[in-house]
Amino acid sequence: MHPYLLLSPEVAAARAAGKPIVALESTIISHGMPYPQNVQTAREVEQVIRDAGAVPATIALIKGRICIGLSEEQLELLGSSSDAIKVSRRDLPYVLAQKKLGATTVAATMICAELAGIQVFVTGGIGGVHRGAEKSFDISADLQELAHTNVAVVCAGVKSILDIGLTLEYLETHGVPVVSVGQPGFPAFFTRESGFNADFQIDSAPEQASFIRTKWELGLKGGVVVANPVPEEAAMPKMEIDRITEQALLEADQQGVTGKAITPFLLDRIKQLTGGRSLATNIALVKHNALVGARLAVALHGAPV
Ligand code: PSU
Ligand code: MN
Repeated sequence: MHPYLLLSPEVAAARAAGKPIVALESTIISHGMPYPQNVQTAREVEQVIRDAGAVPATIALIKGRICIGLSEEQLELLGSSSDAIKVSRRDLPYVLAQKKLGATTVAATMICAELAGIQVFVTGGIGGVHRGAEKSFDISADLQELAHTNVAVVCAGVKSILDIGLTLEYLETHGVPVVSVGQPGFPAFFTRESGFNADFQIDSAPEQASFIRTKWELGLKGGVVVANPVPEEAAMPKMEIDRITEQALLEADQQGVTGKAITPFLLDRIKQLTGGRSLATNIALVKHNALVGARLAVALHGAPV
């Protein structure tokens, strides 16, 4: 076992018993949702995974260790503390060496999951190519991580705060397959359609598992995006979310928000501008992703189809 890893008792027992494990990120808790709904949601998402026959492992950096699976107290600390640092690939050594409190992004969670031998990771939305990236060069490190690190990431697509078309182009260039679940369209987080199709629609967990296993058996390194649309009844009206997204982007530009601060800024403004309704959508889609991810982890664990 890697010396930086610290497994919770639940995750350690699951490992010893050879049970399927699903990784969960923590930036969504610290920077993606307000307290106390963030902690409540994190607990409920973990329970969805348990109910589906897998074991949840929420990942965060605490006191110089990569914690795989968090206690109630650790979840509470992460959700309520204002000084949790958003940690992507480049921030990992700093936060661990300085023994600071770190919330892992998709990129950092993938790195930690791979170190812990976890193949499936569930989140809400992944980072991507920002609008105007041809000038700002702002492309999330999540995409490079998907290119290199062998973890399947279940998400509800990417938000339209990003340039979705360019994000898909980038993934194609780096050989990252984008699989959709239940529909051909690649979802746009708050809404079920982005106007772009995924590369492959694969609906059942055993077939998704067989696809992913085949990729890795071929020695093709890197992740797979499993894009699962928000349930119909929880989706937001497209016109409303488009208008609000434009406003949030304009404000970010006017206020000169850049770098790692931009994604949390936009998420927070969208939440405020929808009067909190986007939060309900966010919670519903993460839970739905947890179910799909748990089934995938169970299938990957079982006999090949
Ligand atoms: N997109 C969302 N919700 C999120 C994030 C992105 O819809 O919570 C978070 C994730 O942790 C993701 C990170 O990995 O933001 C990407 O940040 P950046 O764009 O700075 O790489
Ligand atoms: Mn960025």
